[in-house]
Amino acid sequence: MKKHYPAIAALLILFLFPSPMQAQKTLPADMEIELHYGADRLGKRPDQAMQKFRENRLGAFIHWGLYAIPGGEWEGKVYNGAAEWLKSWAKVPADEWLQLMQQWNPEKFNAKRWAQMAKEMGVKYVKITTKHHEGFCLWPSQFTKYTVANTPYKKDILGELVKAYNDAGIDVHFYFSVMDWSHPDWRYDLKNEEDEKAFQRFLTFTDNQLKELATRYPTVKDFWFDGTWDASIKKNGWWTAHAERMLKDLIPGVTVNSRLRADDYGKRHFDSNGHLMGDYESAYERRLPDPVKDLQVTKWDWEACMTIPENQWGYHKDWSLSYIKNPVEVLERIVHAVSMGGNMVVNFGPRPDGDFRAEEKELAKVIGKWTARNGECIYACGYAGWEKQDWGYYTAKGHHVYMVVFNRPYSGQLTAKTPKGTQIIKASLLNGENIKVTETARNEYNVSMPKHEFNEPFVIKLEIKSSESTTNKYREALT
Ligand code: H76
Repeated sequence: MKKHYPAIAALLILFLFPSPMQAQKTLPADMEIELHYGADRLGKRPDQAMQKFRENRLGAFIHWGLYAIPGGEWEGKVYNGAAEWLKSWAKVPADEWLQLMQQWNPEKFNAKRWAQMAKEMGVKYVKITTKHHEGFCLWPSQFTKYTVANTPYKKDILGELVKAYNDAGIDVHFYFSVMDWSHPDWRYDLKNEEDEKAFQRFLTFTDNQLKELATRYPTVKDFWFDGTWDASIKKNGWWTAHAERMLKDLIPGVTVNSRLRADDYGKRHFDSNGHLMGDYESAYERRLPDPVKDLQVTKWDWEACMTIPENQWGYHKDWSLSYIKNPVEVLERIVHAVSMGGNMVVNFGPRPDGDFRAEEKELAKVIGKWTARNGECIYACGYAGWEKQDWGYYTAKGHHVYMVVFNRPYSGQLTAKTPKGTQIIKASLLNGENIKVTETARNEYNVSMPKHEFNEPFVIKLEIKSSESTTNKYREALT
């Protein structure tokens, strides 16, 4: 048995000294416990590859696997749970599920067209499901028979996508589910020696697949792990640290999400000392960080991901079963994420024939039209540190702060409050048109609404200046 006393002591300390403003509690340095598989770095990674990851800001997710074929329906019954989990909802045995491989023949698949669509949408990277929980591989893996190579289609889908996206200047990230329903050695928990042995074999198999992916597709920029929440993984925190290291040794600069990681005590994402493991926090799935509780998000990198319906990642044939977000709602989440210093990834679930559903094509097009005109407030932008206002979101880059307006005020005036020592010296639309700014109080401004009506969210670009010089024009209230 491992000793858990240090972890218990740490928990007690956290209990005795709660700090409600912080999502993650860190201990004073001299109270930290020793970990072999905890965070290997504090704070953000400063290197160029991480910088690129961060500056990309907007990505697309692709969930594509055998689950696209039934599209949420099994033996005449339509399940409204996530389509890529259908095997689980309908309790389909693995061998029966994997028979779907015989129907995998996406005749309309055209990697170049997919890359064109991503480019037009304005995404700078695409995260592709190399293997989801079902175990079916989009590349011809040597380590399992459940791959594209053994389908009527035969061809290496992943290889074609990597090339097409890269040719279009788009980074490719690999989604990889560690949990694998097709593998006899996968375990949810380890209850006896037999389980332990099977699971060690499973981890070796997983290492082999990861090495295979890293060597076959060396331009991959990121591994995004999923299916890592079970007790079996938590009891093998060493392996998660090892997998991260192994990939980083194989691909210089590669980034890895926090979801992979568990420490010596099975603590996930953040280690027992409260430090983020991996390169960026990846728990923001179908939600954004709480701007108050998770205020520390500006201290580490993070990436959120979202679905267009409520919770469908893989192709589901009936989208009428849940609410479908409109393009402005999607845009708002993208800008909101950037305004809090994070990335946003919008999910697509291609059809079994290799084409995208009409709603997704339309959404990509609308977002693309907007990013083509307004992308300046997204790419390479981050948290401005200004008090949020009701009209929308601030993003910042260098000496510029962008006001991204989602709600029009009846007053015709947009309020802006600057931090102490910061002045607004100029405001304009992205097309250069000047916008009137009036100082209304100390560090408070009215930014006038543009003269012509916009029928979509619009951006006002502010030029700012740091100045400590104070005017005696305003008096503080005596209270
Ligand atoms: C639960 C779960 C998985 N994580 C999301 C990113 C989807 O892949 C979903 O199936």
